[in-house]
Amino acid sequence: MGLGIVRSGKANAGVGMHRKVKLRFFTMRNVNIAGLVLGAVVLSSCNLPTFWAYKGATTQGQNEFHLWQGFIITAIFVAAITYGALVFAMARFRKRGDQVPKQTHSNIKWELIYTIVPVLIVIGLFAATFVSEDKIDAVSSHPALRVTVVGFQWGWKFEYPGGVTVVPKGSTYPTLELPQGETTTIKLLSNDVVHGFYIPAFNFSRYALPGVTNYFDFTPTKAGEFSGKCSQFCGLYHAEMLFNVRVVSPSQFSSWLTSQQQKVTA
Ligand SMILES: [Cu+2]
Repeated sequence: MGLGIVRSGKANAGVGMHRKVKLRFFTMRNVNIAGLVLGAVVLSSCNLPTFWAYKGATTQGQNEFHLWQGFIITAIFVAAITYGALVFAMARFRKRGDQVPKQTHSNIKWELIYTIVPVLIVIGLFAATFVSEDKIDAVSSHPALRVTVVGFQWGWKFEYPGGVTVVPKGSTYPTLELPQGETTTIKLLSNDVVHGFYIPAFNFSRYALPGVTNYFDFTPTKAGEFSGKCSQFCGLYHAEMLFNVRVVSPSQFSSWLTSQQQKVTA
């Protein structure tokens, strides 16, 4: 009996007599079970499901992903307790006869519990969000690379040190080259209207706002090609505002940048 029901009163109580039912949630047995479940979740945290989210191909994106996992797991616990209590009450206290059940009101202990526990959950989620956002939005004072990204109607321009500029060419979308394992600070601008600089695999999107300069860091953890797009409807060819992200090793990156810089000076 999961909820540890303790009944008191005589077994042969007459019709109309009400049995006193006490719910003891905080028995040692229940505390042990809760501890085991919590321990199992913590120990298996590396193998938790993704819950339909990207794992994040940057350290910032992974932070976002872990926050998402925490929210979903909290929601699962809340749903299990809420629906469990609901189903238990429906089964345990279903109608058994025509007699009117004992009429009760207020239970200070349980009213305090179901007020304080949700407040603590909200405070916990708020604190986790605050800590994660702090890490995700942190901008390094000494990044390995600085790239300026400009959104315009309708495309993206990537500006690298040494006058290297990457822009869409005909039907080819521009590629944002980034070194793996190193921190790149992006300076995000807009030339005209509001655009959304969105890289799904990085779990990251930020507005490119006219007249506002946004800074953020990417520290890619995985080499590979990822797709990017504009996440804000910005006019007729908004759907054409696509770009690629290519994460390569630092040595590959520096040889690419050097070759591009040589083309600029040639
Ligand atoms: Cu746009």
